[in-house]
Amino acid sequence: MSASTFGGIYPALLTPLDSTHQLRPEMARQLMLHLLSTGAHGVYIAGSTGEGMRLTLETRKALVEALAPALPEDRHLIVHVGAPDVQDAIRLANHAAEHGAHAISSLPPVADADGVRAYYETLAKNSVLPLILYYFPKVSPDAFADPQSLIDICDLPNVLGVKFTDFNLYLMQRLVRRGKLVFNGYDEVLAAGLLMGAQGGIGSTYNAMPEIYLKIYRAAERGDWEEARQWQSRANDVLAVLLRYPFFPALRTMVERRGFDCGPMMSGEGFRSQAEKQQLIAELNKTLTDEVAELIGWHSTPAVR
Ligand code: MN9
Repeated sequence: MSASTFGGIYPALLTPLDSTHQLRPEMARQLMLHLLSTGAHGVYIAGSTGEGMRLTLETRKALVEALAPALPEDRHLIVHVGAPDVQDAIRLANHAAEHGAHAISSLPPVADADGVRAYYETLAKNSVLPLILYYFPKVSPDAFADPQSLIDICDLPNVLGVKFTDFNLYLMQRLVRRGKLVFNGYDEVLAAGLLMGAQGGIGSTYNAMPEIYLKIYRAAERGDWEEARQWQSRANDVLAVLLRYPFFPALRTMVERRGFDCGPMMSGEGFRSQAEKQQLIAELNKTLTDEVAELIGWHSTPAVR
């Protein structure tokens, strides 16, 4: 797979769990197929949004086995395999390859610059699938303290590109300039990331409103930056509300509203009260214009799942 074949909009898939934190494979499949039916180009699974690093290796493998067989031919599956022990990451990478995934990705380990480079070098060398680095300074502030180290690691063999979750779009553009596949990681700036040359986006709120991010992506493809800017503004009106609440419980509430109950989080994160959840829904009802509410199926009665 080359950089050019990987572009597009990739929801960072939520991982549906039951009350005992066991994977709900059928719900995961239905959520993926729903998102792909809106036009998403693929899914990115078991990353930050999917809480992959909190799941057991067995559950992470079960997630791949639940989704890969249901993936349409023309879509891509990117599997986050990051793990403290690079040998576990390699095991997950080989499993992903055996089950038809198209690429792997990994957050950096908690290590100094040499340790980070060694981790990625070992993983890339031992993975059949191409590797997409996961640059996320908010969760791994020390991993690439010197941005040049990120650029250098991108030049390693079998490193396809970067999932770039930062607001430093100058650094993002430097990676694009070197011909690397770059996915915009902060949903708040997808339009700007595409303008800087990112070939697509991976994001958590793409689970709830993929239609909006596809509007941005398609407008950018046409070079209609005013249209892209307007849809980005609509997305950010929703993000501004979500970010005032416990973010992932708020996101899960939006996804639940579309008929996909993803259950509890491994982190235990939740609303402070039922009233807070109701307040979120009331705020979203006020914030969503009729056009956006219609587009993202906010008022439609979800199919029973
Ligand atoms: O967490 C990103 N998520 C992923 C950072 O990379 C999976 C974004 O999608 C944020 O969740 C989003 C809200 O800040 O931009």
